[in-house]
Amino acid sequence: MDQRLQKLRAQMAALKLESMMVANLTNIRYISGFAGSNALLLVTTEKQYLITDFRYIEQATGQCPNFEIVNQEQKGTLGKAMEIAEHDGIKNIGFESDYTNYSTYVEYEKYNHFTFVPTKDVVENLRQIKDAEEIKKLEEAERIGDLAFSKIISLITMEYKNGLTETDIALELERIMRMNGASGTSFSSIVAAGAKSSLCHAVPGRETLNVGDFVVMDFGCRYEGYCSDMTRTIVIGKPNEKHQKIYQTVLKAQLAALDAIKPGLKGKEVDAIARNIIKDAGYGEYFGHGLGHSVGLDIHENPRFSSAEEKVIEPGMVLTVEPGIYVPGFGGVRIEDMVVVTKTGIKNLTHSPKELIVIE
Ligand SMILES: [Mn+2]
Repeated sequence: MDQRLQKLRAQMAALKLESMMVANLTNIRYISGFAGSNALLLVTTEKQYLITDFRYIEQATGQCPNFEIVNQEQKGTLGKAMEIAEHDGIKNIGFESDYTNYSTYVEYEKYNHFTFVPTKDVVENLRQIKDAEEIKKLEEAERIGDLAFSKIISLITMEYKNGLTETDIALELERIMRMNGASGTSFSSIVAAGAKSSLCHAVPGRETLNVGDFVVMDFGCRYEGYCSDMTRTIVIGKPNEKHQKIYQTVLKAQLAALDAIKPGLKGKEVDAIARNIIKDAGYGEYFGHGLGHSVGLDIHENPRFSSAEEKVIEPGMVLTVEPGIYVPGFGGVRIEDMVVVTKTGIKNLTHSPKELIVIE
């Protein structure tokens, strides 16, 4: 955390800020280690304060040894921060414009002897490059996902003929992940069978699995705050030519992208590698989302693999690679791995098999 504070201060110096308030809870966790639901950081060139309420004083004291923990008392986090700023003789205060709503801004105006300076993506930019400790946690989160997938395949094989539903599968994936060290899911699990699998973000329901169905399973967990994300698609009963063509095209696109990723490429260049393969197979219009996103303390972070992403990929970034083809009325396929960018290429954190799994 010390290093992270140092990096934050370097950014503050570049922006000529005497102090900065960090309000976004994920950014707070990254900078301080605090994992509760109410806090405000005030970081000055010399000191760092974490302001919270009674419920979290003990927790924050344990989680944030580098911070001075301050009880907001009746003043609220902002009121207390202003009191400290006054006391420390601060004149300008950076704030996170993306996480400051209008009502809060109106509050700022009451303290108009300070200059409030809007900032954007200051901590988010630091979070793009994961350190060794973060990568370990992401790796463990994805390992738990892999484990859940292998167990769910056994369950589906045994039970699908007995009326197993999408919801049953989603719940079981979540149960297995919790039982193996996850604190929860990193997003609402997607389990979609048959024609429903063409909905990229389908909500699991009471649908059962039938012969001829693709079943898309997109899920992830949280481990010590860090998110995992993976998708596999299986088929119920012997696949026909159409199943094969769609599946093999997505797989080919994914493998080509995985093979190509290395530092120095722009996000849009990686996206194009997969997208061109899908286009050339005649399914261009059925791949309407980006190829992938960064993952960390949040499930969707920047940079992305998308046709608009100009940012260059760097070692230490962790991203998903998840091409898909979605044919309305028929079904969809998505295959998603999570990878760490290394100096020369990638380390894939996802180890579940990718050849088409046929459940008969
Ligand atoms: Mn994803």
